[in-house]
Amino acid sequence: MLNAPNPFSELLIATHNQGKLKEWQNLLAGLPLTLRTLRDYPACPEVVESGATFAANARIKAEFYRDFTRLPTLADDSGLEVRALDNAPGVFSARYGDAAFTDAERSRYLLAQIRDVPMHARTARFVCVITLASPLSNHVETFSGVCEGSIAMVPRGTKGFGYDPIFIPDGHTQTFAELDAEIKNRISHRARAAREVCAYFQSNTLR
Ligand code: ITT
Repeated sequence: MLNAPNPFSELLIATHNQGKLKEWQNLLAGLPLTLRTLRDYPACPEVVESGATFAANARIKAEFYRDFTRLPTLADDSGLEVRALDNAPGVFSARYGDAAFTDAERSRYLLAQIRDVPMHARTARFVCVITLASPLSNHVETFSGVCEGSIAMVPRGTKGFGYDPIFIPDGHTQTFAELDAEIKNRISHRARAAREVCAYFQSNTLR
């Protein structure tokens, strides 16, 4: 339950990524807010993610979709940082290699870039930055989460989305695409950021 009085009963989850959306719907299921999605706004144009950082892009998305819908809006910008690639693909994770790649092609492309890197040097991390934008003001709140791990030698598993088949979170031997969604939703970058969002709603009023 919300402790602080909250003027809103709805929250827009502003993503076109269906994998992310499914996770958000699980992660925020405990909030007493009706979750809206961009499917509820078919005429809404798509924003250009022109920022140089996860935080800049999360804010661009949250404010753009908040302005269109006039709803309190949550947007995340997330991605994979691979140390052997100087933290690429980072903010370019969704378009790495070729914007037209499927998720599977993009993972294979990344694996090819680090073909000769041994397992001990394949460290990586998923990063998620969230912006919450209020329709009542220009005020935004920012939250973040990180999940450390490493890049598998070959893709494994069919669950999840994006780079999940090649990411092994620390403390596990299976990739995110092999682990149950329940486990990913406990330890992922998005899960960690979501816990901050839920804590925020417990004790704050979005104005
Ligand atoms: P929206 O901007 O509409 O939310 P997007 O897919 O373009 O969708 P981003 O710009 O934040 O989102 O790109 C994030 C990319 O990083 C995403 O497309 C995946 O390739 C990857 N990614 C992020 N979180 C991931 C996760 O939990 N599992 C696997 N890949 C993930």
